[in-house]
Amino acid sequence: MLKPEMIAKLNEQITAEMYASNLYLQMSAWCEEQGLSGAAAFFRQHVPEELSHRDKFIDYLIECDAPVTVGAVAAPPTEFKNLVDMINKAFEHELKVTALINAMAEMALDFKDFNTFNMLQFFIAEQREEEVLFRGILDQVKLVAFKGETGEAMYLINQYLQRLATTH
Ligand code: OFO
Repeated sequence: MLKPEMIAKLNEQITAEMYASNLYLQMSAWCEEQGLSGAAAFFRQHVPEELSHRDKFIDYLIECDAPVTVGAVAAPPTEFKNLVDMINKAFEHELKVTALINAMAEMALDFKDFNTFNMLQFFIAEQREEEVLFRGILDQVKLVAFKGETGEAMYLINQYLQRLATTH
């Protein structure tokens, strides 16, 4: 039996994953508006991935015979200063998700809830991957940063994200 506090956190995470999905959808749409189709493809690819995370939490609650509550999802930001600002925000968002997952893992351990702790291992590994991915993108961005927010710099970053979208 899952503890009520654990059920509440798992349900909150369903909303958090839907927010992440909407955030990347909005980011992708913003990139399209700027003509950054490579970056748009990269962010669009993250949309179903976040929904698959949502589903993992839902499926786990169902398996545990615990109630599923789909909460309201806040609207993501629609304005970004530029592509670099947007990538920074995506990275910061992933760090927030990591903190949420770690807090859940800590709670699971406190409750000696080893099943939930075990289920969360997927997300602990996933968050490490996401952080490595976004940190890698930011490193590439820094390489072209000397060009400033010029069309050339954006072009290079866009191409880099296009390659990631097709190989990831
Ligand atoms: Fe981006 O990993 Fe889920 O939230």
